[in-house]
Amino acid sequence: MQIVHSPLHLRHDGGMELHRGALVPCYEMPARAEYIREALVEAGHALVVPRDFDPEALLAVHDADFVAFLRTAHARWREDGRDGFMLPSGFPARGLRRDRVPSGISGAMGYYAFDAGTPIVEGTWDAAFAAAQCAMTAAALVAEGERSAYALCRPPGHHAGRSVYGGYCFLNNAALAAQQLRERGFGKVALFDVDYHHGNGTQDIFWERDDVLFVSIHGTPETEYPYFLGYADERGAGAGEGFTLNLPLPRGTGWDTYDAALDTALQRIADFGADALVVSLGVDIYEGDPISAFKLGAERFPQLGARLASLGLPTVLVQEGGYAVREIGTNVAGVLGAFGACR
Ligand code: Q9C
Ligand code: ZN
Repeated sequence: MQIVHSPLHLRHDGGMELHRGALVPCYEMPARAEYIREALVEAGHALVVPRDFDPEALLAVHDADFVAFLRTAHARWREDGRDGFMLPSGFPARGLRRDRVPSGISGAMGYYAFDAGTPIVEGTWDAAFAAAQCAMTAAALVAEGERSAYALCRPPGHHAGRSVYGGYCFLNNAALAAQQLRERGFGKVALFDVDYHHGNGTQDIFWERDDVLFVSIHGTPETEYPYFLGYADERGAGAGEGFTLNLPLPRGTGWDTYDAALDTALQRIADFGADALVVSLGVDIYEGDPISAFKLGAERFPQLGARLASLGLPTVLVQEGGYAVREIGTNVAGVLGAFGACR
């Protein structure tokens, strides 16, 4: 399988996140992508560099003011006399105004962010745009005839909505891949999110659309991040009603329950009549993940890969989360190896 990867991911480094009441170094660190790349090269996959997409391509899934904010945020922070990583400390919650973006960088940051766990550093835009290009390139490869391609995206993307960032995500790589597939001739695209955390950004982007089906298995938002989206009663709206399917599972879920949810998810994708598939591939469903709570051993990743391949669809796999850094390469290689062997 072709692996689309850019070394520019290294530019997004050095931030801290507010985690369980303390500022700690980000779990989402450069070593994640380095270990994945090494494991995939070792397994014999071919590395390719992303194509140079026009930034205009982002505007199919993100608002222009949001993209402009991300591109200029750290420069504005430095113009304000500050340095280092940026974290917001105030948000437009109930009773506060959301109809205007404050002109100062601190207020603007709170306006566009939804958590204090997603620092912006000087190189964040370069890395996020490169990751988006990786995802769009993988989609282009599949549209040009590859049966599958994998985008080694870092930073990840599924928490980023039309005009909101958070959960270590800035641009929604998987949504951009799905949009490229649509624009390149696939009539119906299914986007299946297996990351431990609900893909609130992806759900937001496709909420009112019936041409992209969003299906997600994740830790229940009752106890798990992102807390405020991902419940089973969220089904889409307008033309998109019935084209969002959330399958939340409790902390501690093991393979049998997970596999039954996979049955439901794959059946819905088959019933939809998808012409192509995008997988938001978070491997934080692993039992050793430091911030997640499913109980899936490493041997489950090849099983997951085989089940994804059983749909028999042209497929773009997009890297999302996974924070057990030592095992992350093995787990991703497990999915991709079994996926490739099954078709
Ligand atoms: N203050 C992904 O797996 N951690 N994102 C909670 C926030 C956020 C995970 C702490 C976890 C985000 C792509
Ligand atoms: Zn995750």
